Amino acid sequence: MKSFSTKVLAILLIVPAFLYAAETMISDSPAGASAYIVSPKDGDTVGQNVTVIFGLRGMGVAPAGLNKAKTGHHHLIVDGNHLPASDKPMGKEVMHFGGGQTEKTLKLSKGTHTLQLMLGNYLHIPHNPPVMSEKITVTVK
Ligand SMILES: [Cu+2]
Repeated sequence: MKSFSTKVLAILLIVPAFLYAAETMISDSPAGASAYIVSPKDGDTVGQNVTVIFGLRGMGVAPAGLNKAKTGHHHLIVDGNHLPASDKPMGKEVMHFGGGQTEKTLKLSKGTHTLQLMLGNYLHIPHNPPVMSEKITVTVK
């Protein structure tokens, strides 16, 4: 009987701890926080080397790995067809700026491209609610 109750106790302790850990991997974003692309502007015609400047309102930029409230690091989605999953770390479908960078010079092919920012927390997971920019379209000549 002792080993049974020990197992039950272990499960009672471990399961909530696990659920708690999963829940806290997602960081809350403050009301009104938003990301935006400072440059280029939606509809701009740009050269093949285009510097994308990232903007963030209501939160701060922190490097990946640093768990600090109301912060995150930028992710850039180039020509994305869908948004990253909201409950797990973003992968190679986005460009990560885990050093806390706020701009990136891209070399794009000629034609139209879309750009969108998505903030991620210290584990690269989108915030709740997600902090992202409008998706803009640029024409590369
Ligand atoms: Cu990341």
